[in-house]
Amino acid sequence: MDSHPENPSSPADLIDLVRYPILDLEAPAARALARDCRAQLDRTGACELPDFLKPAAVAALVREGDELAKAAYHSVVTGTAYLEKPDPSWPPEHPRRHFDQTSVGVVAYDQFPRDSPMRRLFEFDPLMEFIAAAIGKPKLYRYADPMGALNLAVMGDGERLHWHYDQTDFVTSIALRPAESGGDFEYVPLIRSAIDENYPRVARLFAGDIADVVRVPMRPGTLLLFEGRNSIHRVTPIRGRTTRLVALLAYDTKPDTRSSMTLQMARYGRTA
Ligand SMILES: O=C(O)CCC(=O)C(=O)O
Ligand SMILES: [Fe+2]
Repeated sequence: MDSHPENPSSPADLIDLVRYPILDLEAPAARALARDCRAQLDRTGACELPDFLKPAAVAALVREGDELAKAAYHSVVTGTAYLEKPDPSWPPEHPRRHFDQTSVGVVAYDQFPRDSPMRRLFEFDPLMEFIAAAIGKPKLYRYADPMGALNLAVMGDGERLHWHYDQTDFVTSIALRPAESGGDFEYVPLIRSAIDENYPRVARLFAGDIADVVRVPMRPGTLLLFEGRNSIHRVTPIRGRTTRLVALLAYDTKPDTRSSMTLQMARYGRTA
């Protein structure tokens, strides 16, 4: 029997379970996979799982994404990599005072219909349990934010994400469709740590020195786990008429995490 990703009996049908046997986390193959993910994250701050979704699943999610994208909220925000208002005591040329522009469209969690395949995948407990094992945490929770828990990022011609650090421990993304050109995810692995901001290196990066920059070519169906707190990253400007579609799945090690009203307004143009 063929499976029907457009109308899956289970979100598991979307996943290539032969390559990624995530349903039985006690089995040796799943344990080895989780160990390998954690090792990749320790080395580079990122873990890529290519072809995590089956091609037919990607096609169905792109179709859904194109439909949902019509309702995306597009914002343009000028800010710093540190996502804060800089303290005026920093010298003007300091990386903390380097401003750049982010422009992106976002479909919020509450805009996904109940029976949406992307939503059902996000709400699928075995996926969350596998991700917990892969990052080496005993338990994860979905974000409690009605808009931020699941996002579809829709980026069209000229849109981009400037260099930044995330304020969460990790993000889970699923690549659905690349742009014709641009839209590359780039990062500098572990450029800073909790005890060393490495400002001279960050200043060189902002001045255009791309040594140590890793580019993750966008391959539809890839699940990417990314620890962005200490690995500065960006999405290069999109070129062309095809929008770049990426699903962002928000999990946390604590329950009840919500976004601030300020962040909700900036990202979604409304509050929940
Ligand atoms: O769209 C992406 O690939 C990355 C998104 C990102 O960095 C973020 O949402 O913080
Ligand atoms: Fe980020």
